Formats: sequence, C-alpha cells, structure tokens
Amino acid sequence: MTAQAQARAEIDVDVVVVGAGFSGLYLLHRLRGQGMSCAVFERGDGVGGTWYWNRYPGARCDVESPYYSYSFSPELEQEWEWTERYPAQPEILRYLNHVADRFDLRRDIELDTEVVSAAYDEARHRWDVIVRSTADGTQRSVRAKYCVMATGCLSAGRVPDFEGLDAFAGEVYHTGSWPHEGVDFTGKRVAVIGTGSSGIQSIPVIAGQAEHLTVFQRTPNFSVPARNQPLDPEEWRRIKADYPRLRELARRTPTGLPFPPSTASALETAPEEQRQVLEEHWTLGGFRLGQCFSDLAVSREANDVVAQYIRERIDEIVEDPAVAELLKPYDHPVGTKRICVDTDYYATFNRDNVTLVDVRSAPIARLTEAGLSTTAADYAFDAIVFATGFDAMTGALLKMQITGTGGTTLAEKWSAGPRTYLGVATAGFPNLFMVTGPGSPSVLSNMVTSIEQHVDWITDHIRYLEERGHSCSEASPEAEDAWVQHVNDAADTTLFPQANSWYLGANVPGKPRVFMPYVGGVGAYRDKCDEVAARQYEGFSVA
Ligand code: N01
Repeated sequence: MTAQAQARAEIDVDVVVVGAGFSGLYLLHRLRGQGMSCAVFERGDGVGGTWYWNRYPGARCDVESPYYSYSFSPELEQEWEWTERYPAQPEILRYLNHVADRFDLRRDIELDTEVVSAAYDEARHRWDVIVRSTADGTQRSVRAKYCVMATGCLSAGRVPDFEGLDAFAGEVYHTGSWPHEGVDFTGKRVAVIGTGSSGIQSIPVIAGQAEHLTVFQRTPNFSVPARNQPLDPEEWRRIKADYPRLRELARRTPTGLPFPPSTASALETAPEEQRQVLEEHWTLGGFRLGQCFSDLAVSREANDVVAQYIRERIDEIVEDPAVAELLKPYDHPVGTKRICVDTDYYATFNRDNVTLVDVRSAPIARLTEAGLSTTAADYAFDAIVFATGFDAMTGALLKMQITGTGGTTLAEKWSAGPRTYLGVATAGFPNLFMVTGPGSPSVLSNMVTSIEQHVDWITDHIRYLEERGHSCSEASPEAEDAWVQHVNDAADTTLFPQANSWYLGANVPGKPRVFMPYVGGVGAYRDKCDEVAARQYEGFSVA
C-alpha cells in the first residue's frame, strides 16, 4: 500500500455502494437524502455502468426513451430532452452524466476503483471492504455498516473458452467493453461471433463499414424491427405532461412499462384477427410483439403463432432461401430469450459483403494466427468481435469475494445457484443488499423501473433500521427458502425453462441451471415487497 493509500485506509462510512450505473447513482442520491455517508466505488473511469462499457456500433436501448429514465425527480423529467424513439448509448451516457452533475453526486464516487472483497465483521456489525485502484493496483480498506451491490445484471462479459484465444494476431473486441475511441472497420475483414441483442445491433453497422463481414451464428434469435425515428416533439410534449400517470401505470404493469398487457388469447382469436394484431405490432416495432397476446408465455401453441409470423417475415426479407432458413429460430419459444430489437438486421444478409456461417453444424474449434477455424473450414480476418454475452445476474457478484456470517462465502452459498429473499438480500449476509438481484423481475422488466423500486425499498429499509437503532437486518433462511420455491414455481408455469438462455445460466459451461429472474411481473412483485415492509419487514431477522 502507498503512504497516501494507507492514510486513506479505514474509512468508515454508513454505506458502501458498489457500482455507479443507474442503480448506484440513485442509491447515492437517496441515501444522502437520508443523511447517510456513502462511498460509491466504480471500476470504470466514468459513471454509467452498462452504458459506460457497451459502446459497440449500433448500441441502443430496446426500451423507448421516455420510459428508460428516472421518475424520482419531476424537474429532471421535464428538463431532459430525448431525441429519438429509442435512446442510443451516447445519449443515455450523457443523461447519466447529467444526473451525476445535477444532483452533485460525483464527490462521493471513486472511479477507477474496483471492489475486491467484502467480509462481514459479526462482532462489530460492519462490512470490511477491500478496494483496488484499477490504475496502479493499490488496495485499501473501507468499513461500512451497510453494503449495497449496484453491480448490474449484465456486467461481467464473457468470451468462450476457445482454444488458442491468444493466437490471433489481429484486433479483438468484446461488445461489452468496447474501446472508447471507437473502432473503424473500413477496408477490414471482420468476424462477429454471436447473434444475441449485441450482435444483432452491431452487425448491420459493422457490415456498412467493413470490406467483408462474416457472422458466426450458433443459435438464431427472434428479432423485431425497432422502427427507430426522431422523437415526435408533439408526442414528447404529451408524454411529459402525462408523466405522473404514465409512471404510476408503469409501476403496476408486469413489464414496468406503461402499456397494460394484452388480455386477448391467441388461441381464442380467429386467424384473420390474429394476423391483424401481428401486423399492427410488427409495424409498431419493438418487443411488444412478444406480448401481443395474453397466452404467449404459457402456451406453446399460442407462442407458435407469433414464432411462425416472425419466420415468415424473415423469408420475406432475406433473399437467399438457404440463408433465411438458417436465420429462423425453431429451438425456443418467442420471448423465452430476450427478443432482439433491430435496425435492418435480416436485410444485412442480402449484402454482398456479408456471409453467415452456421457454427451449430460446424462449431468454432480454435482461434488461429490468421483468424479462426471451425470444424469445417479456416477463415482469415483483420478483426474479431466477440458478441458472446455475459455471465449474467450472478457473474459480477461472484467476482468479488463476499464473506458472510460463519466465514461462508457467497460463492459457496450459491454453488447450486443463487438463493435470495425477494432478490434483495440473502440469508447469512446481514446488511448486504442487492439491486435487481436474482429472484427479482430485473432483466424481464424495464430495468429503470425495477431499479427505482429496489433502491426505494432498500433505502426505506435502511431508514427503518436506523430510526429504531438496529444494528443489523438479515433475510431468514425460511423466508428465503419460500421465496426461492415461489420463484421456481412461477417460472415452471411458463415456457421460459424451455430455452437454453442466460436467464438459466445456460450460456456459461458449468453454471448451475436455475431460472434466475422472477417471472411474476413488476406490479405483483412490488405489492409483495410493500407487504413485507408493511409487516415490519417480515422475513428479515432484525437485531
Ligand atoms: O449476449 P447473448 P448479448 N460459439 O448471451 C453466442 C441485453 N442487451 O450481449 O445462443 C458460438 O444474448 C450465443 O450463441 P447461443 C439483453 O437483455 C440489451 O447479445 O449460446 N457462439 C449468442 O448468440 C440481452 O439478452 C440490448 O448458441 C457463441 C451470443 O453469443 C443481453 O444483454 C443490447 C458461443 C451471446 O448472446 C445479452 O445480450 C444488447 C460459442 N462458443 C444487450 N458462446 C438492448 O437494449 C456464445 N455464443 C437492445
């Protein structure tokens, strides 16, 4: 440790917050408002979390701009101007920087600093947190009564364990940690590996630059046109004037968006009418197509109506029938993997400079000095882009060494999959809270709505403890067991477990197969959390 770091060691604050994205920024604002001292640690050299790291070409949110924003400040709502129907990554990052400045948050945020470990000191009811500078590796300790993980659900990037990963002599990128100065692919032979949301957004843009783009697809996904456009000023004015009602509605729907779910069953709708609903949603754009009937998440027969409709659109757009066939998903029901929202994705495969390679039939065997080899052929590239996703929901938490009571680590406790009470706390880890943790609606919802709900609930709970002079609060094992059972039962009533998705950890070899988010919906989940609070935080042992 340097002398300076030593001098700053042993800082004692009320709350340590890990991460300065949407969650961490709002946590800091709320906790300060409660008169608490906070230290926020952020591994990036700027605020923004997901939107700081994911700067790949075409990166854009699939939730419409007016609803992908904080609702806690009516002034902020009114003063910020979104420019497009869906916000592009630079615009969201500008928004979050504006929030950091507007609410004077930066003075309690330490950038370039990652949390290495957090251990609970049972005698003193304090978390001992070790943080490390990403610039020079120096470490120091910080002590706090509470520790709140605002680490994000999709923040631990993942590159498959290909043989010869270091062999390739060209440029290598991962969509989730894109160079800040951008990348110019002009005149280059580029590979994109992966066709999830990140791949599907970046492929059309990279194809527009590269001399040649080769897309390596293992599993096709359902993708729906975004139909992005400049935000209509008149509509934007209407939304702003109506924000209180729209926000309240969003807090009560299953998705956290102010659009009540469809009540019409696909199976009880006549074919001509089904067609009309599907056409309307395809023309509207965005993932609401995946919710256009009430039974899509529970009936395979109903789901097939939408799946078949999307496959027909692929046939219509893609000129080469063999390529169209490869792009059509058959292996999972629509919506059991996040529906992708694209701009010109399928049409990109009509370009002369784009080739689709199926790595289901001939997997990638290794990276080579020139490019990569599948079991069927060798390829040469100037650049390889990994759009291969994340160790979702638990990856960022388990990267830290978190030790609770009795010396048990979180990794040990979650060795068979994550276990939480309400997705905010886990037994054996007192005064540790998670924002949008496993067991909460999180990634199945509009993240900002869910983040605000969690931050409000966690900070209310902390205020409750402080006002009564309590030293700790811990989820009880019984409450946790019952919640985990409920989360599993809820998932089992749906088609979700039928897909090999990252919701189940299926994208990470060896990860326990457990359905991680809560499918019960934002509104019902909020009611449950409110009920727990109203019953003096039922299910928590408070001392
Ligand atoms: O990651 P993914 P992502 N060989 O895991 C493939 C959110 N998001 O970064 O499906 C070959 O979805 C893998 O293939 P398979 C959103 O919630 C939102 O794209 O495992 N291929 C898959 O095609 C999203 O769901 C937005 O067979 C391999 C791809 O890599 C989540 O982030 C934008 C492979 C990974 O897809 C993650 O999306 C971006 C291998 N060995 C992201 N290993 C918006 O708001 C993996 N793959 C719009």
